[in-house]
Amino acid sequence: MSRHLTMPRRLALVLVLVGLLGLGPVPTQGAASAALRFYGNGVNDIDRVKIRIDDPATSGGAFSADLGATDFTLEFWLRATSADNPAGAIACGANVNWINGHVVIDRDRYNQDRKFGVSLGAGRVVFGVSGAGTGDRTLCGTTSVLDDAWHHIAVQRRRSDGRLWLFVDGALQAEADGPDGDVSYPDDGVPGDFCGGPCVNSDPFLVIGAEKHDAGTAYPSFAGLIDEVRLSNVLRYNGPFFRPSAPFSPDPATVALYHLDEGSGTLAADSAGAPGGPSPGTLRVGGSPIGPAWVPDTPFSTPPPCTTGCLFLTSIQR
Ligand SMILES: [Ca+2]
Ligand SMILES: [Ca+2]
Ligand SMILES: [Ca+2]
Repeated sequence: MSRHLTMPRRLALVLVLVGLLGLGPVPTQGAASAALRFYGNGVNDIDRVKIRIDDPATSGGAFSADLGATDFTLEFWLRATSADNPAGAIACGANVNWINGHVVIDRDRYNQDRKFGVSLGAGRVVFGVSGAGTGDRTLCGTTSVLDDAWHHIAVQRRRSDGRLWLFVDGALQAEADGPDGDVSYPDDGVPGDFCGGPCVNSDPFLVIGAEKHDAGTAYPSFAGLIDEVRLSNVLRYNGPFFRPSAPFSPDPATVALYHLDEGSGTLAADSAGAPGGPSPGTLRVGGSPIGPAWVPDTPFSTPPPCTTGCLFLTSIQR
């Protein structure tokens, strides 16, 4: 036997390698999985991702991430510890007490109505909404999610009657009748003068990973990992569900989608492709430790499925 392959054998070897490497559809998530690590700094407009939802300087601009004019679902993954998020239990009910938990998603308006947000108190997920003169409601989850494992969080709101739902890992933990009506950010809304001046750098933003106004230690920010944030203009879940096993793909109800796979830089891209979009997020980086930081983590224990020849790529990712 010659030690050199004949041309047909070389061709055959090349074809086998091509098959193993899976030329054709290549997984886009598995090779570039990342998440964001926040540190709860909660000062100086840092350690957060800011997504603009209104701009008083322009008229008629549509902002696809401005949830609340329709039904909506807001969902994301988080991984964090109770040591990093020690705030105690929140008294839920007809109030705005959600702002006293470690704020994870902040769509507050300082001292004004039409607002909502998600926080953590005693490790439980807390979801609060305020209508336009229609009252306030804060819902509390029933189990701690602060065990340093990934959890899928979904909150929903029905516009017609204000009904609210809170799911953790696909389990319905709380639901309630909340305030009715439109809770989207009022077009060209005027921020109040509560932020050492008008709250123009906090009110008209959807903020991920921090309490948006830096209003003090009574309103702590989240510390931990966040990934795969999806905003939808429908009620996604009408009962318990299996938590997602792969990154989301855009569909017509997806108004903003952040895979958070950039891995570097200060852009959190919106890949929804929705009308009025995209609604990109901007990382506001700073503090000690410096947050948010890109980390090579993913909520998905295995890379997403791909159609052909993924065996080789899968094995080297692990
Ligand atoms: Ca209601
Ligand atoms: Ca608006
Ligand atoms: Ca990601």
